[in-house]
Amino acid sequence: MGIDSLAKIHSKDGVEAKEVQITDECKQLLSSLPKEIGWRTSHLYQYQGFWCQPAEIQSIVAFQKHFQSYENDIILATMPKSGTTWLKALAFTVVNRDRFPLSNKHPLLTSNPHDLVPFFEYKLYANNQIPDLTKYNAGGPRVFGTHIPFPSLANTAKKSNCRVVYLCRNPLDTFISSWHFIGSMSPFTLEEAFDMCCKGVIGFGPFWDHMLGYWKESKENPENLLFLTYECLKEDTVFHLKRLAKFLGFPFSMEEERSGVVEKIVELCSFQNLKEMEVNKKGKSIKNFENKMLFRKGEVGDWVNYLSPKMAEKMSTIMKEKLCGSGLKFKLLP
Ligand code: PAP
Repeated sequence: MGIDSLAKIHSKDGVEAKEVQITDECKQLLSSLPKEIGWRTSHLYQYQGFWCQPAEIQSIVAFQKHFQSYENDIILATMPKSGTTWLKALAFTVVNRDRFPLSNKHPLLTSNPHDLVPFFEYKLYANNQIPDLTKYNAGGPRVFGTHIPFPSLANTAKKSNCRVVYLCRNPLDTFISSWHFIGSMSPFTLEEAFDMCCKGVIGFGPFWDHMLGYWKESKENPENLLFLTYECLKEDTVFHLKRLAKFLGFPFSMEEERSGVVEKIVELCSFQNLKEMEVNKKGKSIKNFENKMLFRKGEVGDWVNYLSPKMAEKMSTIMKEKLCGSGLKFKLLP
């Protein structure tokens, strides 16, 4: 069995094989792709311009082949570690607030956001399966999460008029968040991993291409794609939650605004609140990772505690060059 026949996952104790089986068809595809040493799996492969793990590529191919989108579907897209869990909590709560009013029975009190809003690539289409989505989220729009870049979304999702929300985070904080999440499993030092990231080699990277794909679409089709940033959402969550609700087709009524529903949703989904919930202190909603690892600091600018000014300058220069002329800019500090 070849080195990537099983999706191999580096653990603290060395390399252990996990049970994701890679099909012969996918193995053939992998053998034709450029590859680099990975952080978490033995290799990352460049598929349709982005660096992914073998099991992710297999899922993406299945998703591209089989997903059928409806007009009222909602897709929440992010680079890993840029606030996916937060966005899932907010969007789920907003679109389901008739079905699940804010109460001590709210689903977020007993389920991690990743269980309420499944990923295409890690859950629905994982292990080459074709999910039955007919009964999925029967009471409202279907809400899905993904790290897949815009050009690689299934055609039906791009053409169906469904709504896509992209949450973007500055690359320095995103890198540091990833480093804490999987860095201890990686064969690299922080400096080596950072250098790879600057070359674009990080899960679903390059950062710039991932962001630009969604950014450009948000400019061309603003009614279908809402582009948010983690930093702006942190700065004024109430304001951006209202924008999100309106975009998704579930605007807050005057009465809801008056009675403080918006603030209550912000509070329910806040970092501190989610972090303290029992369901998020234990259990594993993403395979191989404990839920508590999804809630580390939740701040803007934590990178200053880990990256030298020279490292930060290097990434900033690259980002400026890559984003030049696009109008997309980042806030690196609060
Ligand atoms: P994922 O890609 O594995 O799903 P994702 O949720 O995108 O992870 O990102 C995790 C980051 O969001 C963590 O950032 P940090 O490492 O810099 O702390 C996590 O703390 C942060 N996060 C999680 N929930 C919230 C929240 N409710 N509000 C703000 N930040 C949050």
